[in-house]
Parts: sequence; C-alpha cells; structure tokens
Amino acid sequence: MATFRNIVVLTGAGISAESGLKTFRAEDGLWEDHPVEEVATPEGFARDPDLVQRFYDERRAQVLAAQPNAAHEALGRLDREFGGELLIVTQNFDDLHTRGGAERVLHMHGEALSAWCTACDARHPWRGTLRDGPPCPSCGAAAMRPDIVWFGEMPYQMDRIFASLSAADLFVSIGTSGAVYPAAGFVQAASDTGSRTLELNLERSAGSHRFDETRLGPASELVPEWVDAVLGE
Ligand code: BV8
Repeated sequence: MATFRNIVVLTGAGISAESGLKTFRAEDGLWEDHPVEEVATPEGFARDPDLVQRFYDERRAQVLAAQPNAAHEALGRLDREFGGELLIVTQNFDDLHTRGGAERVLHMHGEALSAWCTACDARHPWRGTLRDGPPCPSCGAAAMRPDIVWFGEMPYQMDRIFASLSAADLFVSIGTSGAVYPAAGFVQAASDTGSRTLELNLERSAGSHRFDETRLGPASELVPEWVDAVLGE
C-alpha cells in the first residue's frame, strides 16, 4: 500500500452498529408511526416539538448506554500514532469516536450530547432530557433543541471539510449507505482532487462504484485491519 500523508475518514451509522446503536436504513424508518425523515426536520419539530424531543431524548439515552467498539478504538489508535494529517468526519451524533480515543473528529450532523438554545444561540453539553423544556444555562429561556443538523439544514463546518478533502491523498468511507448529501458527495470531491478512495462497509452502498476499492465486512474487523496496514508503513 502506498504511504499516505493526509487522510480524511468519513463515518456513518454503520460504524456504531456493533455498539448496539441502530442504523437508519436498518430502522423500520419510523418513530411512533412517523417517518424518521419527517421527525428529523425543522418542520417536524415546529409541528410537534414534544414528539421530536422525545425521539432525541430516547436516542441520547441509548448513546450514553453504548460503548465504543473495535472500529472506534482502531481509529483512536490511528489518531494517536499516525504522523500525518488526519480528519475523521462523522455523520453520527454519538460520542463513540471520542470515547474510542480519537481527537481529530468533526461532527458534521451535530451531537446527541449537545443542546442548542434557539433564543440566544448558545450550545451546551447535555446528557439529560429536553422534552420538559429546561431553561438555557446562558439566557434562561425554555428554548433548547437538540444540537442536530436536520434534513433541510446546512451541515456543520462544510468549508473545513471540503478544504480537507482537496488536500487529502486518501479518503476512507466507513459504515455509510451513501444515501444522504452532502456527505455522499465527498468521495467524488476527494477523487476529483487526486485522492485514492477506499470504502469499508458491510454491504455495497449507493456510492460503491465511485471508490477505487471497496472491502465488505463488519467495521470491527475491517477497520483495525486497515489501521494496522496504514501504521505498518
Ligand atoms: C442539506 C441527523 C442543504 C438527524 C442526519 C434529493 C437528492 C439529493 C439530496 C437531497 C434530495 N432531497 C433532499 C436532499 C438533501 C438531504 C438528503 O440528502 N436527503 C436524502 C434523504 C435524499 N440532505 C440534507 O437535507 C442535508 N442538508 O442538504 O442542506 C442546504 C443548502 C442551503 C441552505 C440550507 C441547507 C442535511 C442532512 C443531514 C440530515 N441529518 N442526521 C438524526 O440523526 O436524527 S442524516 C442521518 O443519515 C444520520 O446522520 C446518518 O448518519 C445519515 C446517513 O445515514 P448513514 O450514516 O449512511 O446510515 P445508514 O443507516 O443509511 O447506512 C448504514 C450503512 O452502514 C449501511 O450501508 C450498512 O450496510 C452499513 N453497516 C451496517 N452495519 C455495519 C455496517 N458497516 C460496517 N460494519 C457494520 N457492522
């Protein structure tokens, strides 16, 4: 394998599946008979804030009960031992990359353990519930929402992500179906600027045809194997 100096990793729900957190496509796609795509939107929140707050309260509790798996820990080792540039862009809102030891992590779709005040725009670490309308620690307003990027909202730090993609010499996608944009377009941006592209996934994804190489299998096996090879250089 060539020696890489600048790696961007994109992860999706599949990397946390073996930690017991359900993926989106594996879900029956419903929350209390509402399509998730309808719940995870500003319109859904405006229509029924209590339903949406309960949806995220439930998933926040699941994140707190989950443990990082071998894939998260392997990326933590890569972060500690790889001497080049590294950025782990995750679509996931769990904190398992951080608990797995990675530090160079960017949550492009927000974080379960963060709450966002719609009155004063402050963000606060949050491990409890939001459905009972707790006061914002900064301004006191009962206007906190999950700090999550919903469908129709702009993902976080897009400029930084595209700058990293254009500088990378290797782009690795792990555990994502390639169904959601703009994340699903990152492989094209990376290969357009000369990166090699590698996909590690349980099954072929909507974007598999765009990768130089696709390896099929569980992340807990494929990711440690890949990290060993990169660090072995
Ligand atoms: C935006 C937070 C613009 C919520 C999420 C038509 C065409 C193209 C695009 C669009 C369109 N219509 C609308 C859009 C845009 C839309 C979009 O892409 N929609 C899709 C449904 C078509 N995108 C947006 O709205 C984005 N914003 O475009 O803004 C804009 C412009 C100007 C101004 C303002 C705005 C925002 C998207 C973010 C939405 N929020 N999450 C929440 O989490 O509740 S997305 C959500 O899906 C999660 O973040 C999740 O991570 C993400 C993608 O899913 P995956 O991670 O890939 O998970 P999935 O279940 O799909 O796949 C899991 C994979 O893992 C599978 O392949 C499986 O095989 C594999 N796997 C399973 N087990 C394992 C495994 N792999 C390895 N090991 C295992 N053990």
